[in-house]
Order: sequence, then C-alpha cells, then structure tokens
Amino acid sequence: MNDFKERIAAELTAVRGRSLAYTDAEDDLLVRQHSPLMSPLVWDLAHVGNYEELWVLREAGGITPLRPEIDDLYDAFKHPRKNRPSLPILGPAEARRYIEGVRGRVLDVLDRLDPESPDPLHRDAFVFGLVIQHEHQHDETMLATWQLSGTAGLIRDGELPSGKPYGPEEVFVPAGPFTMGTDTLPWAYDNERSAHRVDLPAYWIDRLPVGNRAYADFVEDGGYDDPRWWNPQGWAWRRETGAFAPLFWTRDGDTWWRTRFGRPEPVPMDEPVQHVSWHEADAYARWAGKRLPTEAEWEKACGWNPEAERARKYPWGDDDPDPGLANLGHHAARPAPLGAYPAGASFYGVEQMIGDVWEWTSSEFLPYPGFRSFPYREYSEVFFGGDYRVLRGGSWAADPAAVRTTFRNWDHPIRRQIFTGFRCARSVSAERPEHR
Ligand code: AVJ
Ligand code: FE
Repeated sequence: MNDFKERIAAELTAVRGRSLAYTDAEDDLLVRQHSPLMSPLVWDLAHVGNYEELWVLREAGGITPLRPEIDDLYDAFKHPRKNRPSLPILGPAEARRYIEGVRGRVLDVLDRLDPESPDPLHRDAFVFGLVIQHEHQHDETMLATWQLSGTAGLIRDGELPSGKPYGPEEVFVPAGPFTMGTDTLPWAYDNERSAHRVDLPAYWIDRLPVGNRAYADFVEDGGYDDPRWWNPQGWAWRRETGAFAPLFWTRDGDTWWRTRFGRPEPVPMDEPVQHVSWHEADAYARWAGKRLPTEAEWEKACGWNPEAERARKYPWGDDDPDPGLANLGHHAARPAPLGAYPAGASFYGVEQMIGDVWEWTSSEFLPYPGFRSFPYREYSEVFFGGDYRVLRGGSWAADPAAVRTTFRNWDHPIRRQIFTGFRCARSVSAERPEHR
C-alpha cells in the first residue's frame, strides 16, 4: 500500500481502538440504557460496523452482504434511541466479532481502491473518510453516554496548557464578504458544500468561549428565574425541567460542584462552560447584552483570511491540529482553561474555536445554495428545517478527523448531554446593559 492508503489504514485502526476502549466494560454496562436520549453502548458498536459494511463493502466494494438480516436493527431511522434496548441486537461478544469480520474485508477494499476513479465514493477515498468520521462521531456519542451513566472509567488526565485569559473580551470583524463552505476539502460532508460568498455587516465576537465563572455569575444573578432573558420555548423548557444550572452541576453552600465521569469536583471556574442547552446559551447571551453568533459569523471569524482572500481549514491555517493548537481527541476528558491556545488563534484573533466545547450558534440547520445530498439523504438532508440549531468547532471529545472550519453539527435546542458550550457575539450598534 502507498503512503495515502497507509494513512487511511492507520486512521481506521485508531478509530477502532477508540470504539473498543469505550466498550471495554462489563456486559451489563454495555447493554443497559443509561438515558432515553442514548443508545446502549453495544448498539453504537455494532452500528459503526454495519455502516462500514453498507458503505465500504457493499456500496464501494460490491461485496455480497455479510449479515443483511441485522441491517434493520442498526438503521437509526427505523428505531428511535429510546426503543433500541428492546431490539434483538447483537450482544457484546457477537458485536465485536461482527465488526472485526467487516474490518478484515474493508482493508481488502482499501487495497484495491483507485483514489482517482470517477466514482465519487472512491475518488480521494471519500468512502473511507465517511466511515472514519462516522465512527469518531459515534465515539463522541458513546462518551456522552458514559458521562450520563455516572460510571467512572473514561477520565483521562492528559496535561493541558495553562490558561492565559488576559486580552480583549471581544474581537472586531469588519464588514465584508467571505467564502463559506467548501468545494475542495475531499472528505467534507454534503452539508458543508458548496462554497458560496456571504457578505456580513461588521460584528463583535467573544475572543474566548464563555467560561464557568461568567456563567455562574449569570446563575447567581438569578438568570434562571428571570423570564426577560429567555425566549418563550426556552422559558417553557426551564420551567418544565426545573433546570437551575448546567447539566451535572450541583450546589454545596457557596461552591458549585460537577460530576465528571462519575467523579465529583469543584467546577473549574477557568474552563469554558459545557453541558448547556441552546436555550441556556441564548438566555445567557441576552443577559450579557449580547447574542449568539450566526453560523456564518462563527465561520468567518474562524477561518477567513481577508488578506489571502481564502478560507483556512483551521483557525491557525491548514496544518493539522496538534496539542499546542487545540484540545481534541479525548486527551484530558475536559475542556482546556480559557486562553490555553493563543497559537491556535484565527486571523482575527479569536481563540479556542476548534476543540474544547461545541459552540451553539443562532442558526437553524439549513442547506447551502446548490446543496446536493451525498451519499445519502439521511445524513443531512432529512434534518434541514427541523427543530435544530447548528453547533460548530468540535469538543475535547471530537477527533481531528471530524473537525474543521466548515464542519457543521446540529442538535435540538433543548439538548445538553453533548459537550456543548458557546461564545457570544454582538452587532456593532448594540448597547450593553449596566450589570455587565
Ligand atoms: C451530526 C452528530 C447529529 O449523531 O446523529 C451519526 C452524526 N449521523 N450517524 C448524529 C451521525 C449518522 C449525527 N450528528
Ligand atoms: Fe450513525
């Protein structure tokens, strides 16, 4: 195999190592449903193998189905997450055997692959990018399941750079057009295409994500009891759920605590806030006299280089992420302190856009002009126009393979079990209230 294929084989091995690490547990933990929002971990495990079978073996490789009778069980559209535990899904040992059997044949398809083929699944090994990213996305979902289960085990204490939060609170982005989305990144999803010009008025955007200290100020200022800050659906959500702080926070006297992978610890006030819903982010922003950025504002601040008139793949340029630039890949099982990555700043000087926490934007999930579904409608298209808001940038739990300036994630505005935070933006004309 040549270098390109060797790299793909290494990525396949790496992502599988990750999935196996997250399912290296007693069977009971793997088959149980820890939250109606999540699948049993063993469902995710066999699902990534089934997806690999469908796309690499059958569609790209023309190989006869190995286990067509299980396709239905692992079709996310046939069975909502809350029903998955009652399905006759494969048990842990059988699931491991199944995905290993698929993987052996996947390497044969890779060996035979012609990355210059006109077939869009083959060209630039797109289908391998598809399954690698898909498995990493499910791995992040599995981490969220672990966190919800309260089970100790997946804490990793990799060292993170210390924070240097000093600097301007906001960064100014001048008016003007930029190029949003991509035509050139070979492994981009259909929803990131096509590249198109977007002309934005000038705006301010926070240099850093909103931190736990600032968020606790909002809570302690009575933010959760004041309907002025909440949109109507958000206020209804807040009343129905009794939410009083980010998910996993508790109060003991004057101290905020959180439980991280089963381990209680005082909330680290210098970290970006995580586990907040879109409604909480939206309410905080209003309290702060700001608003959430649109996804266009987020993407321009992240990737646009107005001097070169081109978009960067990452804020710092086109070089791959490394531990001095961004916190990705479950290195430490937490966001890095605010200001930890000055070298990862964007052209405009915005920091920590990639990694740490997914960032809510004000935008609904919609197609770009000229959108064409590829390779299947159920990845993006069926979600367009639904009750979703776009998230950008990736979290500490995201892998570099599934993160870039143009990458779009989405979820319901009430969701907060994923690793979500936010930063604020402000229109140039906006005035700030007294309490800020
Ligand atoms: C893009 C994260 C919303 O997990 O539902 C996984 C990704 N699509 N399998 C999800 C996905 C198919 C998707 N998100
Ligand atoms: Fe999936």
